[in-house]
Formats: sequence, structure tokens, C-alpha cells
Amino acid sequence: MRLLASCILIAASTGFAQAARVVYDWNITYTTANPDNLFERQVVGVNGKWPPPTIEATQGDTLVINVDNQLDTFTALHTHGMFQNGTAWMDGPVGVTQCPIPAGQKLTYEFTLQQHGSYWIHSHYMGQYMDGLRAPVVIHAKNETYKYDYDVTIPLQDWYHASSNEGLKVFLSEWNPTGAEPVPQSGFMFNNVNDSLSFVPGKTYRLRLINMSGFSMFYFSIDGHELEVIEIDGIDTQRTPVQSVYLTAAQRVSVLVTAKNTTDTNYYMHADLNTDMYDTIPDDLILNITAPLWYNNQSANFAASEDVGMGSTFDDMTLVPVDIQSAAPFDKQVNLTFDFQVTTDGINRGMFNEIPYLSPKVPSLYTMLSEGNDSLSEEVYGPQTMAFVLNHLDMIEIIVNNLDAGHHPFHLHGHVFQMVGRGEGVYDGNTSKVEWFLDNPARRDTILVPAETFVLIRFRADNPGAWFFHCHIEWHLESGLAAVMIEAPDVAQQRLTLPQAFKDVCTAGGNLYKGNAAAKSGLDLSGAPSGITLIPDAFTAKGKGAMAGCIIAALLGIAAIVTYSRIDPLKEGRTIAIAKSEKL
Ligand SMILES: *[C@@H]1O[C@H](CO)[C@@H](O)[C@H](O)[C@H]1NC(C)=O
Ligand SMILES: *[C@@H]1O[C@H](CO)[C@@H](O)[C@H](O)[C@H]1NC(C)=O
Ligand SMILES: *[C@@H]1O[C@H](CO)[C@@H](O)[C@H](O)[C@H]1NC(C)=O
Ligand SMILES: *[C@@H]1O[C@H](CO)[C@@H](O)[C@H](O)[C@H]1NC(C)=O
Ligand SMILES: *[C@@H]1O[C@H](CO)[C@@H](O)[C@H](O)[C@H]1NC(C)=O
Ligand SMILES: *[C@@H]1O[C@H](CO)[C@@H](O)[C@H](O)[C@H]1NC(C)=O
Ligand SMILES: *[C@@H]1O[C@H](CO)[C@@H](O)[C@H](O)[C@H]1NC(C)=O
Ligand SMILES: *[C@@H]1O[C@H](CO)[C@@H](O)[C@H](O)[C@H]1NC(C)=O
Ligand SMILES: *[C@@H]1O[C@H](CO)[C@@H](O)[C@H](O)[C@H]1NC(C)=O
Ligand SMILES: *[C@@H]1O[C@H](CO)[C@@H](O)[C@H](O)[C@H]1NC(C)=O
Ligand SMILES: *[C@@H]1O[C@H](CO)[C@@H](O)[C@H](O)[C@H]1NC(C)=O
Ligand SMILES: [Cu+2]
Repeated sequence: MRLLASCILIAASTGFAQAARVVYDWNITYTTANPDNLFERQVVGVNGKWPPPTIEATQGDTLVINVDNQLDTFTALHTHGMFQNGTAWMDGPVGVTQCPIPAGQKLTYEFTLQQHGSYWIHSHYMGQYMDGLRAPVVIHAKNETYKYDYDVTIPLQDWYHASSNEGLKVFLSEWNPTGAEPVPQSGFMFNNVNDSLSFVPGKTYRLRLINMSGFSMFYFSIDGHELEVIEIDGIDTQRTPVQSVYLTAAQRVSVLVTAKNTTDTNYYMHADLNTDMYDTIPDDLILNITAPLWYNNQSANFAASEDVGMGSTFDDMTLVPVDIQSAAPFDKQVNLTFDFQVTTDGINRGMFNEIPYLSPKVPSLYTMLSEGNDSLSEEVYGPQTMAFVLNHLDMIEIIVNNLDAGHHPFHLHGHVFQMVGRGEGVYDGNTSKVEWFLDNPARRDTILVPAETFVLIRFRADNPGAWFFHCHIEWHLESGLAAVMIEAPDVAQQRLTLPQAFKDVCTAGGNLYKGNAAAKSGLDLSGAPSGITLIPDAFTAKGKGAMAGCIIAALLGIAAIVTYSRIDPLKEGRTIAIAKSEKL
């Protein structure tokens, strides 16, 4: 890659900046890793190694990833944050823009990089990215907005000892009625607990912080150093000095840091886990993760900690994009209210508007492209696909009301959105309850929605395709906290043609690439995934039999925690439990 980068520089300096074809051959393979030094486990890696390589290219390049699935299960890759404008099928989420790639099959992802900034690539098949299939994607601008001497990527990751399948079995179980998520065994900066960074005195660094966690949210800071935020999720912002930043799962923040001129002291970088997210806090989980920042690794001491952890005053909604775009009034409002409830299958699920998302039999994008005028009706996408049909070029406002007592990061595929408003409780349309950000609001692709609050986000429906909108906590996505924006089906049918290779992937896995959510034609939806719903009038309903619910929950909750401890070889017999009863 270094060679390639210099080629691009030469091309640029001779006046004909030629876009490159940046090709990665990715055999998706099992291997083992022990990045936290506590437990060696099987992981999903690339070409027999873990971690997978960082992908690096320049805006305007064509990125090609030749995937050969050498696992014994399915896979699919999502390049997080790419608009995929005109190549919607390259987006990656199974059930939305593609069928899963079966074991032994190949598929090539190929698209033009129309954006620049910090992104990441990860599996979008069940919880597979938590097994290690995730890597940073750095797209350099042809002409970066800010100058710096060094460009360093710092992935922040949480780490589980049990496989995601084992985690899902425990999480999506009738023995887990409170929806207690498996808590990671550790977290680290870079790729393992021993990694560190060395600064050259006086130089300016761009640190690309990329939160590749499945669950955890971090606060990042460096003792003795000011951070200047310059990018969130690919959007350049005005330089904004802060002491620390937070990142929810899937968010990215670039900061500029100027190294000191003196080398008599070393410093620690901090990435503190947000403990509000965990229902239980294992007593051996290191919450305040540190990694050394070396100026002098021979003898010097470390400066005293200035870490404020969760006391951070960072607020991403006050950041100011360099490319100015004021908010425009919305044409259509999509009201999404979410909560967690035990459903008819006995499982505690996350859901929008009381309907858990169930993956349709045909990916929604393919339904959109194959169902003629029926693709304009939400019905054709299935009763539990949470499909919202958007008209081409409308300004869309999504209301996200969080009824839950936890924080959740929401990600929209295919777009960045403006974060135009927020407030306490549920947004009922009373605009005076909203704290507004209408003058060049901050834009990004993943937003934190704090407990019992709402946010308002807006985007222009100018990218025909089917775009997933979901909680980026993998456990919650798998349980049903998702919706699909069906953007301009009429225009999509004119502009988009599904490549043969994507049809072949469906066929190879025994799936169809045409038809409605039931894999039938027209509006005959019999057989479409459905029937996992709220329990009508049951004890789990709010305000009814709450006492009985709590007692049963407490008993079952303990059972769930014991069950979880059993699948973790290191945790045998030791658990600390704080049951989170608010969720009932
Ligand atoms: C970290 O360092 C320790 C001590 O030097 C070593 O035993 C361990 O293998 C290292 N772990 C990793 C993941 O590099
Ligand atoms: C991918 O796997 C195939 C088959 O085992 C092998 O021939 C090829 O060299 C591998 N490619 C890479 C980049 O490791
Ligand atoms: C790069 O951007 C800077 C600041 O926006 C501008 O001053 C400079 O002329 C640009 N350089 C090129 C080669 O476009
Ligand atoms: C990454 O995101 C997770 C989930 O939102 C969060 O708990 C964790 O603190 C984040 N990490 C950082 C360094 O911001
Ligand atoms: C380091 O030294 C340079 C040159 O003397 C000076 O301009 C700069 O302000 C100094 N930086 C710091 C962080 O003290
Ligand atoms: C310490 O510095 C030396 C020389 O710069 C370098 O080779 C070595 O990797 C450094 N060690 C650590 C732990 O950073
Ligand atoms: C982590 O840091 C916070 C803030 O400095 C502090 O309140 C807390 O006690 C620390 N926790 C641990 C486990 O060190
Ligand atoms: C779809 O609807 C348009 C406008 O209502 C109509 O002109 C067209 O014939 C319809 N196409 C089909 C295949 O029914
Ligand atoms: C959104 O839906 C919630 C839940 O049904 C409701 O309480 C709220 O008033 C709605 N908001 C708007 C603006 O319609
Ligand atoms: C709207 O909210 C404001 C501030 O909370 C409140 O004073 C006002 O009565 C509300 N208006 C309506 C129509 O509910
Ligand atoms: C997609 O491309 C069209 C032009 O073909 C452009 O008007 C639109 O703004 C783009 N949308 C996104 C989200 O990139
Ligand atoms: Cu969530």
C-alpha cells in the first residue's frame, strides 16, 4: 500500500491524478488469536491471519475486495459509511442488499470511493464481526482539509472469549427475559493489549479513532495533550479543541494532536468503557483501558492521569461541518419509537414501533427491483421488515424515541444525516420541547441516542436503494431493533441492475433473488417471516402484574447469568450480577 500511495502522489504532481484500482484478495478463514493475553480463541480472520489488514485508498479510487468464503458458514461484508450511490447491492447487509455468501463461494465487492475519511469494514452476517471479521478503512482525500505530519489509525475494540453464536444463544433465549447482553471480557486500543504509540517531538498527528466494538462505548483521551476534533464519520469539521471524545460502536472521530517538544515524560492514552451499558460488571473486566504514548521509552516516568472518563463534556451535536449545509424543512416524517419487550417466542427483543424486525426471504433491495409497481407499497417488503417507502428527493426526518433505560447507537446505511434536534422523553410533535440544531448541523452516519430521550435526524432521499437503519449493538440488531428505508423504488428500477454474481450467491445458498418478502410475486405475502410479536395483555405489558414480572425476571435473570458463565471457560463459577429490572 505504501508503494501505491507514492504512485498516486506522483500521478497527482504530474497533473493527471489517475484513479487507482485498489485490489484486496480476502480469503475469509478461521484462525486463532489471543489479543487480550487471557484466552486463545478461534477467530474469523483473513488469509489465515488476524487481525484482517487495514484497507487504505484515495478518494476516486475503485476498491475491489475478492472474497473467498473458506468458513463452514455464511458471510457478507459491509463497508460501513459508504453511500454506495449507484451500487446499492455492494452494501453488504444480509436480507437487505444481498443473500449471505455460502461456505465455499466467492463474491467480489467493487465500487468507487466517492467519499474520504475514516471508515471500517465488517461482516454483516449475524454477530460474525464480533468474532474478529472487522478492519479499519482509511480513504485519503486528494487534498486533505488539514495538514499533519503523521496519520495513525487507532481501532478501539471490545473482545469476547465466547463465539458470537454462543453469545447469541444466551442472549436470544427465554432464559434471558431482561435482555441482559453478554459483557465483553476485555477491550483494547489498536490490535492487542500490548500495543502502544510513539510520538516524534514537535510533530502533528492525525489520530483516526475507530470504534469497532460490538457493544461497548468508550471515552478516549490522552493525558497532558489536547485533542482537536477534525472529522466525524467521514465529515470534516471545524477544528474543535476537546479534552476527550466518546465513540459509540461504529462511530469514528479524527483528532489532531501536537506532540510535545520535550521527551522527559511518557503519557497514557485512555479508552474508558461506559459502564452504563452493562447489566452486570464482571469484577475482572478492565474498565479503564490504557495504552502508552511513548516519548522516551528508556527510563522516563508517566505523567499523572488526567482521565475524566464518563465525566467527559464532549458533545458531537455541537460540531460544525466544514462543508456548510443548513437544515431544510422535511417532506416526510418517519416516527420510530423503540423499546425492549419479551415477545411471543419468549425472547426479550428490541423493536421499533412494537414490531421486531425479521429478515425477509428475499433481500429488500431485490424485492424493490423485481416487483414493478408493487415495490411502491410497503406491504410487499413483508409484515415485519419495518419498511418505509421514501419518495425520490424528499427531505426525510426520522424521529428516534428511546423508551429504554440504556443508550443505543443508530446507524443509517447509504447516507450521512444531519442531527437536527434532541430532547427528553418522547417527541410528540411539540417543537418547543426540542433543542434544535438547524444552522449547518453536524452530520454523521451513526448517532448516540441516550436513555429516555429522542433525536431528530434529516437526510435527502437522493440515493435510490434499500438502506438499513439499525442499532449498532450487534445483540440488539439480531434481536430485532432495525428498519429499512426503501428509497425511490421507481428510480431504482430505472437506474440499478443487479449483477449476475449477486444472483448466483442467492442461488448457491438456495435463496431467491426475485419476489416479495415471502419469495412469491405480487402481494401474496403468505409464508413471509412473521408472528413474533408482543404478548397481548400479558404480565409483561407495562403496568400489569409488574410485581410478578419482577420476581420471575429476577429468578430467570440469575439463571441466565449462570448459563452465560457456563459457556465462558474462564468465568466458571464466578459471577457478579446487578439485574436491570427497568427493562420490564
Ligand atoms: C504481550 O506481552 C506479554 C509480556 O511480554 C507477552 O507474554 C504476550 O504474549 C503479549 N501478548 C500479545 C497479544 O502480544
Ligand atoms: C486463498 O486461498 C486459495 C485456496 O486455498 C489459495 O490458493 C490462495 O493463495 C489464497 N489467497 C491468499 C491471498 O491467501
Ligand atoms: C488544497 O486545499 C487547500 C485548502 O482548502 C487550498 O488552499 C489548496 O489550494 C488546495 N490545493 C490543491 C492542490 O487543490
Ligand atoms: C465504542 O462503542 C461502544 C458501544 O456504543 C461503547 O460502549 C464504547 O465506549 C465505545 N468506545 C470508545 C472508545 O468510544
Ligand atoms: C515546539 O517548538 C516549536 C519551535 O520552537 C514551537 O513553535 C512550538 O510551539 C513548540 N510546541 C510546543 C507544544 O511547545
Ligand atoms: C523503544 O525505542 C526503541 C528505539 O526507538 C524502539 O526500537 C523500541 O521498539 C521502543 N520500545 C517500545 C516498547 O516502544
Ligand atoms: C475509571 O476512571 C474513572 C474516572 O477517572 C474513575 O472514576 C473510576 O474509578 C476508574 N475505574 C477504574 C476501575 O479504575
Ligand atoms: C406502474 O404505474 C405507472 C403509473 O401509475 C403506470 O404508468 C405503469 O403502466 C405501471 N406499470 C406496471 C407494470 O403496472
Ligand atoms: C411518535 O410515536 C410515539 C409512539 O406512538 C407517539 O407517542 C408520538 O406522539 C409520535 N410523535 C409524533 C411526532 O407523531
Ligand atoms: C409544548 O411544550 C412546551 C414546553 O414543554 C409547553 O410549555 C407547551 O405547553 C407544550 N404545548 C403543547 C401544545 O402541548
Ligand atoms: C447520489 O448521486 C446523485 C447523482 O447521481 C446525487 O445527486 C446524490 O446527491 C448522491 N447521493 C448520495 C447520498 O451520495
Ligand atoms: Cu441497542
